[in-house]
Amino acid sequence: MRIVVLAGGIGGARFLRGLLRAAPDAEVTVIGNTGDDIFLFGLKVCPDLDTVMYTLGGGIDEERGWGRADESFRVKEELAAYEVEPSWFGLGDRDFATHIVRTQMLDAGYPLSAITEALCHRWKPGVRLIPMTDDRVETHVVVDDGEGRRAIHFQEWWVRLRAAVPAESITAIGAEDAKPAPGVLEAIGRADVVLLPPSNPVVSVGTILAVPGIREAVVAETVVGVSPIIGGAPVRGMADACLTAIGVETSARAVAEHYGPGLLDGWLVDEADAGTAVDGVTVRARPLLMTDVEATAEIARAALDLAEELR
Ligand code: GDP
Ligand code: FO1
Ligand code: CA
Repeated sequence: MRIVVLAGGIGGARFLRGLLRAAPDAEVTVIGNTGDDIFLFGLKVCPDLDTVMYTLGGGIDEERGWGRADESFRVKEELAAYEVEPSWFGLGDRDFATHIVRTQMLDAGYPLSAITEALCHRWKPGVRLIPMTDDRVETHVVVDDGEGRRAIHFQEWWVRLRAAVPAESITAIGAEDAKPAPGVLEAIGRADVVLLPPSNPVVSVGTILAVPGIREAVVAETVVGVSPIIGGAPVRGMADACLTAIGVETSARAVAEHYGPGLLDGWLVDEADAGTAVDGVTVRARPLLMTDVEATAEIARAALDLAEELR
């Protein structure tokens, strides 16, 4: 079976771990969000690609959900001693090596998709991981926090401000002019099912779908999504702040309606949201907390079963 997953960071990566347990023989292609990417200290950092790669490759810090296990922050301390900004983003020493390799290859002219493949040669995530695009896309957020109204990088809003300052708008800069990376449309076109894991509907899945051509390709397939919103709140993180910024209520129903009935065929909601109805979409209630790999595999099985029924 061929499965395509449109994934953000932590939620996407954890779901994928369960999916690989549920369908060990499937050919899984992951289209990764790159709107969270940021240049720091001259280095290209791709948080969502790295989170998927490290999680599936056994290198993730399980507690934090991002960055490397057994990490130290000596370089960060030294940068702080030089009073070099930004000081609010935690790049670890082991993680730095990934960004150095990636930036060196970018400077040598390799596209991000080829670089990601090269990095995965080490991590062997068990999926084919492709960035949504090789073009530069960066999510920016317009805020007004007393220092005046301005656009800041998504990471500054998310990590430094903890999304506590309301976002007036959220825009994936460059998305409109971006092309899907090589292999993206082909993988979607060959898929038996496209899964939307419990990833951020705005800045992860929404950004991937904003790359021209991807939404159209996905709409043509059988699509089943897993709600990242349970009982009217995100399970972790501040996805509610992103939804509010685009005028969507924080509920499993509103997220499904936002994707549009033309996109989703099936939608898994948590048992806390049983009774949720979405026009044109088959909704099923299941326990959706990814407490461990086996519980997550059960969620993935439910998504695949629903896709099988709807195909
Ligand atoms: P990020 O890039 O690290 O923010 O990760 P993603 O974009 O992949 O997704 C984060 C989303 O996953 C958040 O909106 C969470 O609410 C959701 N999430 C995290 N853990 C769980 C879980 O156990 N179950 C469900 N259903 N959603 C979860
Ligand atoms: N998230 C944080 O909340 N604080 C950090 O200092 C931080 C550093 C970091 C470094 C590398 C990486 O791949 C991810 C990192 N993240 C950090 C997570 C990440 O930036 C965000 O959770 C996502 O981009 C939001 O989806
Ligand atoms: Ca992300």
